[in-house]
Amino acid sequence: MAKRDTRATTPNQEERLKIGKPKQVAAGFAGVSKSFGIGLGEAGMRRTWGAMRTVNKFDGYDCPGCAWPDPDNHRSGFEFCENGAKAFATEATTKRVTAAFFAEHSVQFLSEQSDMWLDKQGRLTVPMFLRDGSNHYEPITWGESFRLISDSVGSLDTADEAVLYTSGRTSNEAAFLWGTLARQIGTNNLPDCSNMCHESSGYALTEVIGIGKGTVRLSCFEKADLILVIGQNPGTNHPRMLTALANCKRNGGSVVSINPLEETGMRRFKHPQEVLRMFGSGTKIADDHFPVKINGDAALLKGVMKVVLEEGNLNWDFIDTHTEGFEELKQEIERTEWGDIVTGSGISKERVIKLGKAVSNSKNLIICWAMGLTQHKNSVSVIQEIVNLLLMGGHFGRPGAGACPVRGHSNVQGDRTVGIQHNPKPEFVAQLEKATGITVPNKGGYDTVEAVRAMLDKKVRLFMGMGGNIVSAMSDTEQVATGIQNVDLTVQISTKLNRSHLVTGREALILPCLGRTEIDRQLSGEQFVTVENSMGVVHKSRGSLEPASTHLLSEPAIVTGIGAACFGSEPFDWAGLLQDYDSIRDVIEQVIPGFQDYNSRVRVDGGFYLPNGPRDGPFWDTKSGKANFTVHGLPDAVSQNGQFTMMTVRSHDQYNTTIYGMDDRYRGIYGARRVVLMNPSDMSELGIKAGDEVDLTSHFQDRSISAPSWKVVPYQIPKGDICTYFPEANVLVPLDSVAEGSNTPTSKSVAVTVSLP
Ligand SMILES: Nc1nc2c(c(=O)[nH]1)N[C@H]1C(S)=C(S)[C@@H](COP(=O)(O)OP(=O)(O)OC[C@H]3O[C@@H](n4cnc5c(=O)[nH]c(N)nc54)[C@H](O)[C@@H]3O)O[C@H]1N2
Ligand SMILES: Nc1nc2c(c(=O)[nH]1)N[C@H]1C(S)=C(S)[C@@H](COP(=O)(O)OP(=O)(O)OC[C@H]3O[C@@H](n4cnc5c(=O)[nH]c(N)nc54)[C@H](O)[C@@H]3O)O[C@H]1N2
Ligand SMILES: [Mo]
Repeated sequence: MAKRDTRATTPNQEERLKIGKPKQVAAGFAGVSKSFGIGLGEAGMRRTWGAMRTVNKFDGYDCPGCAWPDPDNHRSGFEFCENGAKAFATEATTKRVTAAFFAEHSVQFLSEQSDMWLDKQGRLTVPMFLRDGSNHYEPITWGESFRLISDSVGSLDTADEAVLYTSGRTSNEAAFLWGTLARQIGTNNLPDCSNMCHESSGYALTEVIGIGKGTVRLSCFEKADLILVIGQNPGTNHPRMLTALANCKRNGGSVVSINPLEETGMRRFKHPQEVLRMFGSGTKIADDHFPVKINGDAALLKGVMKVVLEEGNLNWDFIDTHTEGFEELKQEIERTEWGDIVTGSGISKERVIKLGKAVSNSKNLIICWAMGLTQHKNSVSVIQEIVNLLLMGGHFGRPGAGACPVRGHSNVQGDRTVGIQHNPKPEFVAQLEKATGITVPNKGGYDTVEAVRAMLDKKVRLFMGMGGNIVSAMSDTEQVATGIQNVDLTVQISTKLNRSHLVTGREALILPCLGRTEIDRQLSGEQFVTVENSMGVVHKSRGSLEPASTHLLSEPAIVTGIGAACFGSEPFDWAGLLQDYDSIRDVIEQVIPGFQDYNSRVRVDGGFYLPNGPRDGPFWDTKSGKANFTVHGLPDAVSQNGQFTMMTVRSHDQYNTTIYGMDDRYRGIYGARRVVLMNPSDMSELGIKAGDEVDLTSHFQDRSISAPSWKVVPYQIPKGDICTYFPEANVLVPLDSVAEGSNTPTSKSVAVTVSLP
């Protein structure tokens, strides 16, 4: 087989690094004009204007940009942001990847292009097949594709040789069918993007409060008197969240940012919706900023709890009625020394006391977090420290307070709710069997890391991806690439070309599907799908654009097509479900709690909230029937002497592995992605100047991985910490370096040495 280039980087990209100043103000006119610029360039003026008017409207499409919720009962004229507009434009692009494109370009050639180049080729239009030993994809019919998959399923020695991956844009309907397909094949091998994302949050919260989801509603942000934003860059990744933070401030509340970097959105923010009225310098979002060291949050939170204890402002009624384990936590906090808190967090005692007093005085506290907390070895325990802190003040079960893990992919939370779960609960298994007649395996399946290990061990013969780009998104790119090339058949259900179509199994299928923004027509007429946002609201999403190609099928059509080809209609009538998605929702309603009257309630403007014990009661679906305080020591340092701790983050011009452009405008970095952000005093100690190229080597257990040529950008980052972009830096994240409990790759905690070539 031709040798594929597996670098998830920018090989043919000429990088021209320009370093400017980080921006003081987020969004505003530059953001609006930038989003329209990209939209107009890719999707055309009329389509951009028309479609952007329907985003997040009650009868429009759900923005594929992120999982941040929309206001419950009103929608402003334009509920969109710069990066939502970019997400729209890459999907609605007028460019097309056709059969002729694949005839012209070999897989080898394509694999040598950058991620950005691949995405910019346009929408996939026809099913394509890569034969064993061939260097070119060729067109194939849908019927033949489904037959190839069913032959592959039929030839498996055990069902666990099949792996079905899911990315978080997939609708509830498609995800439910996808999970059901895996179970009819006979496996729970359902790794998903969540394993690399908020798995640590789900795992941590389920253990201590009995539900793996956040406990606030959007309206809580207006009532909170203090919001901590930890390990999150909302200006880039959840821009509409800035509106909610600004509303908190308008009502007299405070917002505090805890992050090694002072991200632009947290400085000042201009609401793009108010662009025409904008003359001032924007709303100042963060009242205070704590530049914690990478993974210094556990120490900082311990310090804050120490202050809260000393101040004595605890909610004793709540602690007595609703919790267990406070005494043990109290002893642990008292045992923790200030010296360790200050060294561990990188924040002075005086500053920790300031934060602690603010938290102690708060009557309505919300704590938000994202990838800055979930991708470390001790992520589960850090998130449980957040819960400890919230429980001390009784910040559950009332408006204006609670835990808020901010989800990434627009339906990643919904996918989990409807059964994308490698360790399904016994109740789910029983209900699914009852509703479908399928015998559901009750042993757990692979998560993402385990799936890669199984591929490396040649235990996987069929890999199918419902969206996403596992080759570039996963840690340890070279290991993933080796593993995936051990598979007999890889199948990607996708909208756009990416590296997972080029680094493949012995044979490979690309199955092109409709995107969110497009009209989905089935026998009973136009369909809508449903999604769940970060705050547990299930609502509908309906596209309005003509499909990118007449050959595209919807995700539900592809899954029911595969299901019917593999298993016919007994006991589960795959084909029968396709005519009207109401019938898929009827089955979901029978299986998943909280979905009663699904079809009627989801038709109400704004949809409906799923039940949530800690928010609605509070009720606690835990073993003890109470919320649990937990005791965790401080974590060990990530890096040894002479090593740096590296985090891998998103730039302003990317959506995960989809690279829109080469700039990171807010951070003042232009024209290059293969960069490493470093503290100026670390640079001078190593004799490095701005723009110099260095090699990076990661270290984990006995293994070292080197990656050459990263341009150094001086940046305000704590000493000893460095920062790179993903997916470029994923080659350096070792497969075995994972969070305890959740098994999430430690993409924000990599021990790295920096050397001049
Ligand atoms: N435009 C755009 N929007 C997106 C995405 C995208 O790629 N582009 N991706 C979507 C997805 S799937 C997700 S999960 C979310 C991700 O949203 P974020 O979590 O905001 O994404 P990251 O860029 O990974 O940023 C992590 C932040 O955590 C900080 N950080 C890193 N390590 C630590 C630490 O140890 N402690 C603390 N306190 N902070 C730390 C970093 O400085 C950075 O500001 O965004 C979603 N929305
Ligand atoms: N080092 C490092 N690695 C990380 C992270 C990190 O912070 N650092 N973040 C992790 C996180 S939070 C996540 S969520 C994962 C993301 O992992 P994935 O979800 O696997 O990756 P994406 O880049 O979001 O997937 C993009 C592809 O999805 C397809 N797609 C887009 N829309 C649709 C659709 O509507 N339907 C279908 N079927 N396909 C579609 C397109 O073909 C596109 O190329 O990456 C993780 N990897
Ligand atoms: Mo994510």
